[in-house]
Amino acid sequence: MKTSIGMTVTEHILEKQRENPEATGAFTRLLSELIVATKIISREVNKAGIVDILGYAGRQNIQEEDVQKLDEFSNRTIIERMCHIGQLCVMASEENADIIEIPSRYPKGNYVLIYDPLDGSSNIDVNVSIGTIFSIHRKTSSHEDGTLSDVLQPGYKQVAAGYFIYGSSTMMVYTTGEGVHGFTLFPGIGEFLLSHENIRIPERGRIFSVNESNYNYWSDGVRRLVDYFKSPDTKPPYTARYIGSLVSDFHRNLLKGGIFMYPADTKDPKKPHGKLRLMCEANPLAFVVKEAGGYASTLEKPILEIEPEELHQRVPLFIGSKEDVELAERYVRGELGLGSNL
Ligand code: AHM
Ligand code: MG
Repeated sequence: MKTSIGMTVTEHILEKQRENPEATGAFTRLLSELIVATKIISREVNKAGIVDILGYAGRQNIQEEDVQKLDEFSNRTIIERMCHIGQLCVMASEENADIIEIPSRYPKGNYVLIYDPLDGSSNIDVNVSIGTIFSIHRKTSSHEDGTLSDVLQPGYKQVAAGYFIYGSSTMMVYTTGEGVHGFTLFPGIGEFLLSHENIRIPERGRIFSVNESNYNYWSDGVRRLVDYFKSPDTKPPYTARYIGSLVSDFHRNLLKGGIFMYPADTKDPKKPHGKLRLMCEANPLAFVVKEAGGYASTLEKPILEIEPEELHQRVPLFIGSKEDVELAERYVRGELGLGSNL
């Protein structure tokens, strides 16, 4: 593939399409429209401090979490932009209890879009980076309209995944299974230009990212692991970084190396498997990290191999540099203890 720093994301996707003689352009059209939707979201996120769009929308989502106005705006924007393009058979969003059907007046296609419209939205009003995460599958059912079974596919079957991060600049990072590429939005021209070609995560990092206030609710194995990261005997030492915004924590570790963790905990009996969702958070980031040379695990099995059971299923997530995540698996299996220096 001929790529060069500065090429537009559309050209990048088209280059890929040209290399595949069977490509119909449907996938290119799908991603292009998603990019338009996220440019609209990016503009709105940037305005958040100066227009009265902050604050709770006054209700909770189906997982009993507060919904903010920008979440709703982002969700609506993606639904409205993506419904009519003719490439999707069904969608699923973190903000909707059920799958989102494509209205009968629009043509249907062979792809499934699963997304978190605005992850980390509790950070909006303190100006911390937030993001949109997406996962794309091919339809497997024989119906023209997609079904729940088209959505509930394991992560290894994703055909594309990635995220948009609304930070000091807006970036798109995506994979179609041929490496991970990052594009930065140049606001003056409104285009995402290639800025991070073929991203590789370091094999081993020095950053661990976790919400340590949950320490007393973790298993012994997870506590041992975090004790290892903090121990003065660990050489070279780790450092802690936790923003509390998954896309931002993941993006930093992707570029610098390290491990992000959201373990299972006993804090909330309604969420025994941790907080993060398999379909719209763990799976897409697991695909990205794998393509960058990293790894994602629940500590019992690779994220990408989980057979999903429900749309809003939550899973423990350990994701990042391959050696760090493998080390986490060994700690929790009891193969390593404090003092094992690797
Ligand atoms: P959200 O999708 O409702 O925004 O919640 C997910 C966010 C992630 O961005 C972040 O990693 C996590 O929640 C932080 O959780 P906690 O505040 O428990 O550390
Ligand atoms: Mg989220």
